[in-house]
Amino acid sequence: MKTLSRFDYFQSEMAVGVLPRTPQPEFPEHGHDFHELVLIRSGCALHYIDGTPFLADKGSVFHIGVGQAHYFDHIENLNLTNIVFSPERLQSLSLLGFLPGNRGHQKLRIKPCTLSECESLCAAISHECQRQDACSGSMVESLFAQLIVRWWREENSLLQQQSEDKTVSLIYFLDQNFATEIDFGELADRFCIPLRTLNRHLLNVTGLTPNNYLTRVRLCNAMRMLWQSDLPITDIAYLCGFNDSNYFSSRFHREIGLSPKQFRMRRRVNLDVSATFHAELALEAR
Ligand code: RM4
Ligand code: NI
Repeated sequence: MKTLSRFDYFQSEMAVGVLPRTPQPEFPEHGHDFHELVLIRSGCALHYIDGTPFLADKGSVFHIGVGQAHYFDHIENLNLTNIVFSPERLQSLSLLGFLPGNRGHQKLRIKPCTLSECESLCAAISHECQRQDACSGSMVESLFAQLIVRWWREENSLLQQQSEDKTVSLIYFLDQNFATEIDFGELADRFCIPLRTLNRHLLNVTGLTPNNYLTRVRLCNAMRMLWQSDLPITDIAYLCGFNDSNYFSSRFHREIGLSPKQFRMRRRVNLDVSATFHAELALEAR
């Protein structure tokens, strides 16, 4: 697997860089010798981080640390911005503990209004990187700090359930409760949102209709279980909220291009190959 180097992606001497991907093309699995924050602006894909799939939809933010591997699969009109940084080049490290991903959540979700604020901050960082005068480095760092604080505040207010934005709380609820039967009408009542507003807001926040969002969350979790456990496929279908395992298999096949069984076998084979490959490398390194 390739490790990307800061020399190929950063303006010289800068601690932070902004790399828009409009769209994000297919790109093989890789790591970096820098950190990468991925801000999904629109579209959708499966984002594999260290082999585990996450749904990458509008408003998701991921943090890929040094030594982690990632790539996108099943890309659908994916537009994102990578904010890359090298901690050793930052003048102040005090905000790094507030980065998304530091508290065990691999994925942060931000609201559309925060997303547009972040886009402006990214544009301002890019602009400063081009400018390259005596103060640009400090400006870039202070804009980067604002980005981190925005994300942290959003994560915090959602965790403490103080959020005004009921739709985002409802999305977190779906992420946790995908295994149960979901009736969007009931859920709308429970979160005190009119159903039509819920449909509109969910589409606005994630770029997906409620049913599509829920199905993708279920499939993502099914992929993890197929890969990480030996549970029978019918059990996995049930544990992921599909009450008909034939429907599960055909939907899985339609979205992922492989049957659940083929997916499980394919992962096993890939893992074996990469395990042998790494073992060989380790031997060679001795
Ligand atoms: C690629 C892709 C990768 C990123 C590099 C810099 O297009 O977005 O994730 O690490 O750019
Ligand atoms: Ni990357």
